[in-house]
Amino acid sequence: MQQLPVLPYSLDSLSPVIDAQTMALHHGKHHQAYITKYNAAVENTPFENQRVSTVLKNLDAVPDAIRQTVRNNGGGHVNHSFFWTILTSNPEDNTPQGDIVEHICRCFGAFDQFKNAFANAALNQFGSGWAWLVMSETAELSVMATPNQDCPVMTNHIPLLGLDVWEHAYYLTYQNRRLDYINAFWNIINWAQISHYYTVARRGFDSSFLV
Ligand code: MN3
Repeated sequence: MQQLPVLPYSLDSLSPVIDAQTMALHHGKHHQAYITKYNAAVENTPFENQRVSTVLKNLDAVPDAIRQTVRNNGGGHVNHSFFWTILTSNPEDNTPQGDIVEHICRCFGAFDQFKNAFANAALNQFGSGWAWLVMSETAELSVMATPNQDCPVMTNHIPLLGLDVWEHAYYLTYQNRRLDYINAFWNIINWAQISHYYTVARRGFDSSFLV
């Protein structure tokens, strides 16, 4: 049985970048709904007790009857569980830090070029989806976007940073202004946590920090 993770901060602590009502609905209603539907789909199947990200890596093994439900709602659970942990109101944690900074500069040419690539991916994702910074099995860092709740693990990438660009993530504060939401996002990224994830991923392509 998957369970809703407890947020590591209060609902209002990311305000004004993400308002408390959005956090309450996004975490308590949207994320919970993905979990409820996922649990119902995998109940009494061999997938019930597997790590969800492991199930997503091998969706072909999931029966046709529940595969799309598992993909959408399992992806929603993995993505949101990860997303909550890479946000912070602490300015020290918001400072890019650790070996990942140098690695980003090496892969993108400069940190600002990475930020531009990430923002473009987030802005240009048509409809609902996510923008990601990911690591490949050969330890390349790149930016990608995924539609709906598709998770980078489905294409054998480990997410290190992600931004939810579904309207439910930003509409109450930003309405149609997705670019304003993307620009504000940089102020609440938890680079201390991401640096930790990077260290784990770099050591043996390990994504065990995902649910
Ligand atoms: Mn969402």
